[in-house]
Amino acid sequence: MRIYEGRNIRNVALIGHGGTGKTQLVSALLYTAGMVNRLGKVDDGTSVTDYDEEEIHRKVSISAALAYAEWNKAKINFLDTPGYNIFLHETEGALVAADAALVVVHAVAGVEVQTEKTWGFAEKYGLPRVLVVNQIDRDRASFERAVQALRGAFGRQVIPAQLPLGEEKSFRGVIDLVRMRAFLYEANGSGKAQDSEIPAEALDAATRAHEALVEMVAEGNDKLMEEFFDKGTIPMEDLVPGLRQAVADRRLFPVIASAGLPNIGSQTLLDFIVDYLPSPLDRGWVEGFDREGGSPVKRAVADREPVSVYIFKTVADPFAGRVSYFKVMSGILKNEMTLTNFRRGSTEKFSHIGVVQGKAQTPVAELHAGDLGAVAKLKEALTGDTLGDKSAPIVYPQVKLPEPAISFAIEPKSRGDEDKLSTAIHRMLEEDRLLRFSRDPQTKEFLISGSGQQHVEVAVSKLKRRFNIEVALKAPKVPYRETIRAKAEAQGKHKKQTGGHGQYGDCWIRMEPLPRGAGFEFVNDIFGGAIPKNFIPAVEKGIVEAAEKGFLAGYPVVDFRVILFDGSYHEVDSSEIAFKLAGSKAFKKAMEQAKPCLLEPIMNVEITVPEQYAGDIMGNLNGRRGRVQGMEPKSGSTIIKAQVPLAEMLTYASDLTSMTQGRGTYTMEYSHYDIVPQPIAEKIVAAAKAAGPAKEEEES
Ligand SMILES: Nc1nc2c(ncn2[C@@H]2O[C@H](COP(=O)(O)OP(=O)(O)OP(=O)(O)O)[C@@H](O)[C@H]2O)c(=O)[nH]1
Ligand SMILES: [Mg+2]
Repeated sequence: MRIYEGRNIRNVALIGHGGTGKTQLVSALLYTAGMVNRLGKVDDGTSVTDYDEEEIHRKVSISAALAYAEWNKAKINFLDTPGYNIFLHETEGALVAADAALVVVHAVAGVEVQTEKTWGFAEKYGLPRVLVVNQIDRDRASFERAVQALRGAFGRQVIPAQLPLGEEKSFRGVIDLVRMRAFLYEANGSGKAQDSEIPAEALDAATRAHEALVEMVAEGNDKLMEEFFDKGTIPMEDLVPGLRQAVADRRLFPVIASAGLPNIGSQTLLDFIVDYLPSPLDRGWVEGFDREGGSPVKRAVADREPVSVYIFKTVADPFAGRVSYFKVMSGILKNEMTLTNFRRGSTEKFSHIGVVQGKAQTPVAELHAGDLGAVAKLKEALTGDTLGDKSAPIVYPQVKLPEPAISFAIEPKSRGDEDKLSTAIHRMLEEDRLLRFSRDPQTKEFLISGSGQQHVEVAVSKLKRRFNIEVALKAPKVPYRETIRAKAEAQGKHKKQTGGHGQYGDCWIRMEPLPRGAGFEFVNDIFGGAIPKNFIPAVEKGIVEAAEKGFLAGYPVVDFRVILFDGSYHEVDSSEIAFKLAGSKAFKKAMEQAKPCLLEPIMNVEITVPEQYAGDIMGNLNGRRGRVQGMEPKSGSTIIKAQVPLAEMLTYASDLTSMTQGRGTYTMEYSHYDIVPQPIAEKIVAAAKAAGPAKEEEES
């Protein structure tokens, strides 16, 4: 395996709506580059990046996967991501490792919901983007229509850099609008093309598109603009770097054409990635913190820097153990190095580092700044951790995940499986950070929570396939949360100094509400050593653990900030445990004054029913505390869009069936958390209180 330097690496994420052909396209590109010896197919379960049993079975990508192609002296690392809404947290997590994105668009459907959402992710992570209009071989495909839709959605910086030659069944190649050459693909699916003259019948359109591209490249680049005004065009030797720069600056979003299944457009796409997309070094530097919660620092993406790696994905394999996928953010990672985990304080040995091709790994001696790889059997490190040279600490920011939107009670089918269940689930939580496992505060059942019913079903099915544990999935539950509406200040003091070894911990905290979705923030505002540094994490831990257990009805408290600003300690009697207890006491006291309330998930619901039922359905939604947001007719049916609390939707499937004689359908996805209205909240709190004794028991 060759060693690549950062400037010859391209880290490219494929993102976009579900079913646009991302996974198929990766397999086609790998085959074209000679990395695999057959053209893997999603439909046969032989693609390179949908290798997990669950993905093969369902024919959709569930988690992000890694693959690479060596092409023209460069190495392209592909991150194939899911496009289905309930798995999008995986997609966002993988983008941290990417330096550019291919936004894959369906040539028939054009811009879809997840096209816009994943575009938003790319925007958030500052990634240059290429739009790939894919599946041009399909009936009713139209490159031009897709481009119009893309420009409508993302603006006039969306500009074709290629045109398809033929469409639908006659799709046979692409025109490179930079070099003005045609690439005609072999019909055998090799992905290789013949470089030829543009056919006469396509020349007019190609010339117009070329001119439009040249003009867009020149715009915003003074030197090229001058040249363009002087000569009416830009010479090729300036056009290539000009386009490359415009892409890197996110000033232009080129559109190119492909079809992964018949493997048309692969060679030109591989060339495009190497020629026009930035290398990880082009970023210049990455931003992190000098320690968890510390001050911001920058680190150059360069081999000469101390080594640092960021873990962006973890796989829990029942046989191989834990496999960690990482990006080398700076320096050179050598096999057998021992690195410090800057979030956990532990050290880890990187034995057998390797590059990843779907499910296979090839060992390498070293990986340079910007490259992606994997390592097995790290002891503690998990997704979101930074490790590196202990003399140069840095912590890269973690990806913030949404809260899970739905919970189900589960029960092992055989009694003996109860212990196995919790071990297996904890392995799965390492792999999927959105999945949650808890006990219902009221019924004491095991709860598993995720982004949607299918997300939870996939988890249950993984339990069976991978860990051989069968569980029954019971009725869905609402994953309520608790939060605060007011600021509060409180002291928490834990003191036992009578006889024997004493205990002493004392802290003062301020508590403040944060916006929805912000989670928890801890601010250390201690000056002058009122609490010694080494006890401060214990205070935080006491608060975090108390918040997990809830205050009103046993649901986790979220969206608040705690500022630790004062306290006191005792030379002999202070300990971590004493400060942890002090933290938890302060939290409970502050909660009493902070106007606590319950939060519930609100769902975006889209219902399609025959016209004559629309009135009834809307009335029914009002009864469910729903807010109708729109209604549109669509060939004899009506589509109703509404936001409805999840608590009111638990039995909707069967209710809709009976209201519409089985002719209505609906989809639902998580939107946000909102405050539960007072009378309803009172009932939930009362029910939790009624189950009170059991709760105490668990706490002791
Ligand atoms: N005709 C045609 N079908 C394609 C093409 N590419 C993919 N498909 C089919 O489209 C379906 C979806 O392809 P995938 O590659 O799984 O799509 P994806 O974007 O990875 O989907 P998610 O992982 O769910 O986001 C499969 O049935 C493919 O065989 C293509 O170029 N032409
Ligand atoms: Mg896929």
